Amino acid sequence: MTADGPDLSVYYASTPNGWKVTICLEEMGLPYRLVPVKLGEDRSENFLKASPNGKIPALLDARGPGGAPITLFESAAILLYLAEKTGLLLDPEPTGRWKQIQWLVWQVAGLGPMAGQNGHFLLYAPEKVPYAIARYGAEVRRLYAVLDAQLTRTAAFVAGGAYSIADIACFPWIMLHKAQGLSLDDYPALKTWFALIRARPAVQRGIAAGGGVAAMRQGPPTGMFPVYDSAGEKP
Ligand SMILES: N[C@@H](CCC(=O)N[C@@H](CS)C(=O)NCC(=O)O)C(=O)O
Repeated sequence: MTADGPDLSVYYASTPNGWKVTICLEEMGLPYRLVPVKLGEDRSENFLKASPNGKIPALLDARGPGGAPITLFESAAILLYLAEKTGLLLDPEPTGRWKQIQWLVWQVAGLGPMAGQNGHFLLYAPEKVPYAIARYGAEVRRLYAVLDAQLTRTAAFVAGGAYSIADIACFPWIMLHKAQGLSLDDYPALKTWFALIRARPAVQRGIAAGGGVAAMRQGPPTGMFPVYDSAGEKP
């Protein structure tokens, strides 16, 4: 903490990629504040300095390595950074750690982008494009089946072993299964895992922090939802 508040600020909107970071921070018990970003529109200097790709989430740690400020973008980089900073949610042993990193990368390289496109063509595209709906729908169903098979093998968490940042990365995208036109009844191990993760209080706090699913649907009013400081008043 500094006199100005928590060391950690998250450039944030209530979306699956944003939720990964707030869930992780809540699980780790780290104080943070949310800096609202209007998706696709916020091109302020501070935001682009932290996130040159212009997407959320991005993180500012006012007291990073060696006590100097650091900014990071890309949700996987942020989760890895927080895991290293705290020594939590990432296996200290190399074999387990690399399995967790492997599934984390699978989520950001596969499940996230494909589910993002699936959602876009199903829900938001101004015209119905049957080819795109079929292509991304089939790919998302395939990825759900890959995760279901993995969870059948591990019988608990995504990478086997303990709950980790790999579970945190996958959860928000599975949360949206109904809107994505999928039923978890078709993926029994995924359904069991989903219920287990959803029941975690830190997961619920992380989703609720910036207004949850309702804020995702409506978007922040004018990019001004109240700054949230987990160490202080909650809106
Ligand atoms: N690979 C990035 C994806 C980030 C991303 O796509 N963020 C979306 C919200 S979930 C965004 O900022 N969209 C705004 C835009 O595309 O302009 C990550 O994992 O952080």
